[in-house]
Amino acid sequence: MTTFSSPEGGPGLPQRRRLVTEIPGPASRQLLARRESAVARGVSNMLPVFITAAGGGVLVDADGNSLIDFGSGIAVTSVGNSAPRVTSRVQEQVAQFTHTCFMVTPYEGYVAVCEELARHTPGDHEKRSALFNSGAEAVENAVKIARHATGRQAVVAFDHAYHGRTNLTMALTAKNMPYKDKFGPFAGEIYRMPMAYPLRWPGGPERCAAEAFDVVTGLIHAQVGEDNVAAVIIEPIQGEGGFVVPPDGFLPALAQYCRGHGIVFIADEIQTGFCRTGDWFACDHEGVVPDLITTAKGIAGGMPLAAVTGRAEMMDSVHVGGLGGTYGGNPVACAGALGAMETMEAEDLAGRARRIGDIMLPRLRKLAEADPVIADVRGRGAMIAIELAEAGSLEPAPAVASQIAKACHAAGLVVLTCGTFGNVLRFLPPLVIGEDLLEEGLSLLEDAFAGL
Ligand code: PLZ
Repeated sequence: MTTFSSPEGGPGLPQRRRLVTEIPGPASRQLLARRESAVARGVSNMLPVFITAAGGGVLVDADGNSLIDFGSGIAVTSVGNSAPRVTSRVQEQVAQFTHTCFMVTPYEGYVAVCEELARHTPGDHEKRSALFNSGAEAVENAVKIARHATGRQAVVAFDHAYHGRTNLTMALTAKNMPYKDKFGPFAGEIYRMPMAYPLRWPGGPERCAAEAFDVVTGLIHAQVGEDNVAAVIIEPIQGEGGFVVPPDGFLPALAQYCRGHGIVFIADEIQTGFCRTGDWFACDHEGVVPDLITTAKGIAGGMPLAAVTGRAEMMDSVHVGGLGGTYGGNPVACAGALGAMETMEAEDLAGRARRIGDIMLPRLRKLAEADPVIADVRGRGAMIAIELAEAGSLEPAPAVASQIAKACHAAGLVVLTCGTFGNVLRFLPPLVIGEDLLEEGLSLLEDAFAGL
């Protein structure tokens, strides 16, 4: 077991699971009661333990419980919580100045983050970036840029897609509950296409890539018209929608189709980006080069930052002053991003992600062989999921997914669910998690299935 002596958060935390109360314990329950009379009900909690410190592969709560983290705050703390290079750069920056607004008086950190984005994102063409605060804001801006660059309006998105909770991104997001219900009317000129979802493709997984491509391009032709389409936006591995991995060949064909029709191909890598899937970006897996790429989450080790990076001529088609926002590319968030990207490179976190996948996938496949409720094991690197369905069918089993998640939480393992049908358990450990904790987490998951 890896142990450290520091009592603070960050990687100095003892890297072990330790339960000293029930989950949630009395201190968390007291905070939860305060929360209930002060915080809006619409903002939910997956697991109501209140965190006081976190680092490496653990979260420590107000009762002193130490939980194994298979969530990374939804794929954000890939470099670990309070990672040393992030905290030192953030501390330095926060003591220098906290804000000027880049649109008023610029500073180097913003430029340096854009340089790093140009270096790490797919393709060696000339690139430009613009920085924002959240993933949804990045997606909004990618659509604005694509519309401006093409003079077209239609945007094509997919079944099971998730792109955010603002008005335009709600329209792009597929799932009604909880994201869209009664929040309409939604933005127009959004067209939804079937997703290449191997497990659920009617013709079966082998035919999924070719058939899905034909269906999508046929529908675009018949219902929208290629010349009206500004952009096709897709998550190279879908996140909230269920960690749906399109079959090999689908994304390259789609990117090529877009190129042929003057359509901007936007890869939403907000969840998949920054080494999560075992490459710097999920598009790298098949050598796909998107015209625009949206990033957030893992970019800044937990500081709120997002970006749109893309072909220089497309990005710069927008008039001066057409993009921006008060806080976009805040200097403290930029310092965090420089620390996070430096960590990814110095510690080969893409390699760590591949190693995590190599450990997780065989154990989960073995579990699936033993338990017919597991219909699929999928994902890449440290973005892994299991989809649950009634034995011998594809009928989603969301109740089983939430039962397993609850059992894991009670045992001190933070797992998340996802999927259009709520029947997917997803695993997103910090890329710096110790292998002993990773193995222990998998054992707890196996125990949860054994206890069904
Ligand atoms: N695009 C691919 O995964 C955020 C959402 C959590 P924001 N996913 C987590 C929730 O329930 O709100 C996400 C994503 C992809 C866009 C977004 C949106 O990013 O930073 O949450 O706005």
